[in-house]
Amino acid sequence: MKTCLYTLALVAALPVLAQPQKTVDPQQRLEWWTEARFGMFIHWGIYTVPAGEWNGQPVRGLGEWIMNRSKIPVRDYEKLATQFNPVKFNADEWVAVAKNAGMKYLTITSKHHDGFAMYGSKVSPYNIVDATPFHRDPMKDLAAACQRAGIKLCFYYSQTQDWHEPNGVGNTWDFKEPSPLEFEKYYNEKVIPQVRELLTNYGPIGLIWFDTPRNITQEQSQKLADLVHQLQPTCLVSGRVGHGLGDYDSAGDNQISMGAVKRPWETPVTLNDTWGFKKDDHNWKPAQVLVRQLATTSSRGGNYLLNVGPTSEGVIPPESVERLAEVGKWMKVNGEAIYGTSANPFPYDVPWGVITSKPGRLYLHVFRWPGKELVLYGLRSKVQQAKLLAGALVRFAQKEDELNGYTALTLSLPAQPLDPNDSVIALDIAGKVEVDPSLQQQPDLTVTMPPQLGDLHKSPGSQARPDSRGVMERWTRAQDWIEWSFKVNHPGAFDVELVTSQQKYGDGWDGGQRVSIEIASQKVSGLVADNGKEDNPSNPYWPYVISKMGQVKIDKAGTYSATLKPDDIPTGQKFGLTVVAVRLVPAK
Ligand code: H79
Repeated sequence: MKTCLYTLALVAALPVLAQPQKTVDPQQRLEWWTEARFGMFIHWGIYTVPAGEWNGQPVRGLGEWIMNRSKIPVRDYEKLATQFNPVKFNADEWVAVAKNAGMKYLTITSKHHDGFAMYGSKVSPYNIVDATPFHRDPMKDLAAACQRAGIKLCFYYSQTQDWHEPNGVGNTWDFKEPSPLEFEKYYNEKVIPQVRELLTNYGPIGLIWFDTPRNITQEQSQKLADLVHQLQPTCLVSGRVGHGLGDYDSAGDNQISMGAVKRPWETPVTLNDTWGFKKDDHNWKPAQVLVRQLATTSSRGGNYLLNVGPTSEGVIPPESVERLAEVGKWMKVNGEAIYGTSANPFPYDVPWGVITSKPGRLYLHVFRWPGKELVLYGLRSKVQQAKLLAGALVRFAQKEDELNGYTALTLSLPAQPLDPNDSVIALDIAGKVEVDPSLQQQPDLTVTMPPQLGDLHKSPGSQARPDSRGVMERWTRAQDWIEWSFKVNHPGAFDVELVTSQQKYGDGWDGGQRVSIEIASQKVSGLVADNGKEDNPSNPYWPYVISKMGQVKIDKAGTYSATLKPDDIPTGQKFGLTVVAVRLVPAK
């Protein structure tokens, strides 16, 4: 009898012990997230106590980096915790701000590089419950508030840098850099158990947003990704877990990729110039920029993660709340042109705005209202209906020729835009959306040739390539060149411009290269020089620099080729030829 009971107990325990790991197809994991398209980032930590000021002096750079920028010793920085008391924190209010903006998920810093846990952690007493007068776990409130509102809760966790721990990476002022063995110890004793806590104590988590993998090993990245998927099979792992092991790619901070990106991807963006609250940062992006960045990111197949930095009292700055409310107003009318959409089916940008798509639908996001008529070339499919999402049906006509089928769509518009931020026109398409992928002159008569749509001829060993923003990087050899093919419908005289990009928040740009551009067998040559800047609306920290190269004449409509060849690149350039595009602009 005894044996029998024992066996029964064992059998009963078996399903638990030998529970097969629930596996989830990564594609399935991504479903809600690619549908969502728009999330809120929240940077919140004890760096909001100094709020960008140390010893009475403003500290340049990002608010959450103050400990590093001012080389604040751990013993002094720790004291900030005793002053952190967010008595005005209200989880439902924060979640409502996100929801009213049209955001579908919320990613909050559970531990940033400073090492301070913003949740109740048993792993280290350096956390909000044990070390601050608040003595409460705000993540519990947020988890509940998110559940109520139908918003996915996600956690940011900095896995490599930890300026509080001798064996973490990054604090070079108190400690020496840890050996691989010491770092492994930190990893096993803090990172792994804290990530375990985050995935165990707060209900279902949408994703873990790791950051700055630095020099962690492939095994360490893999261990973290596996841990997340083992504890919550549907939880996503962000692109910055390291070694390409995330479920999706992450663009650089405040960077929006140029063309459509194959893998699912996300860009994190600041509302002003910092993530963590700084009292003297008033450089708020207008709602117009936010709406257009959101639409632009969607048009390239990505998610837009927009940051707010609440104060040490727990208040999201009113300037942020106002702008998000305006984005939300736009989303209420135009959300269907964002949620669940795919990238622009054309490989190039259109001059008046951006395009998103769904099966059987195209959404034309008009940023620059063209007046009474909007023309779209290269749409091969038949349009059944055109409608402004904010208003009425739109009259349209499609031009057709025997060889190519439909070639041009002309929409008759009201004289003024319905929404100065982004007026969306939805096109119903019969069957599949088919487009002519070849580069062509646009209705404003310009031709824009970006590197990723040309053939790059590289010399052996050259590292030149378009970066994730579509800007050429490491083009420092005169032997490398690019070739394009393009169509012209409206012949004429054109100014030839070389568009390059400033780098690193506008701090870096190399000019002085001598280049030749050949268009339709006519050659213009000149020096890359700054003949004026142009805003890059999707990447405001990387303005364009225009170099005027000369003039060419194209006499008849047809397909032509263009080449860009350096004659000379001065040695020792840091950035080289940061080409964004060769552009033909109708001569005045
Ligand atoms: O959490 C936000 C940033 O704190 C984090 N990623 C986003 C989402 C981030 N970690 N590292 N970086 C961004 C790159 C940071 C570079 C800089 Fe600096 C920090 C430039 C200025 C301050 C380090 C310190 C390099 C120069 C000074």
